Amino acid sequence: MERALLILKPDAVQRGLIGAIISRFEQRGLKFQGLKLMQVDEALARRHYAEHEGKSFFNGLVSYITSAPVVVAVVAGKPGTVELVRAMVGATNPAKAAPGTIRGDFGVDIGRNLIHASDSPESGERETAIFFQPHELIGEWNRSLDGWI
Ligand code: RTP
Ligand code: MG
Repeated sequence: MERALLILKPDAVQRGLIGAIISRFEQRGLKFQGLKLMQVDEALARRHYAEHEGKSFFNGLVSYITSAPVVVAVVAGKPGTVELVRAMVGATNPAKAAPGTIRGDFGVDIGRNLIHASDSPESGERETAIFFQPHELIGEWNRSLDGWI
């Protein structure tokens, strides 16, 4: 089992794109273990993006992610799920993201790139534990699809 944390960033929520973005993962056949609307505070933002501390864009990134509510979600699936999710999200800079990806279809600005996705299975586990309590994650449902998705 592999998990990716998704954050539909403030611009995605403000622009009314929650459904459109979530739909893409559902349509692809991926399964959600967790899903909620929340406000990220500064401490949580700094912890989540700790790897970027000290970079030129760090303070702006923390301001952006804490500026308005976000939707956080955990997608779980077989090995390769994280790579698949990243491919669906597209390049960090939406202006360079391929059409057909979420960033490539909905955005143009690296400072407003709509969505976060974990970049490795290890990040997926770390980030899931930051954003979700164990009881918020639903492990066993819709198993009839397990054989082929
Ligand atoms: P994310 O972590 O949000 O999924 O994005 P990513 O892996 O594609 O990109 P990453 O390198 O981890 O950067 C994290 C977020 O920081 C902002 N950023 N701004 N102005 C810049 O040069 C710059 N570079 C990165 C973006 O919001 C990016 O998603
Ligand atoms: Mg990243």
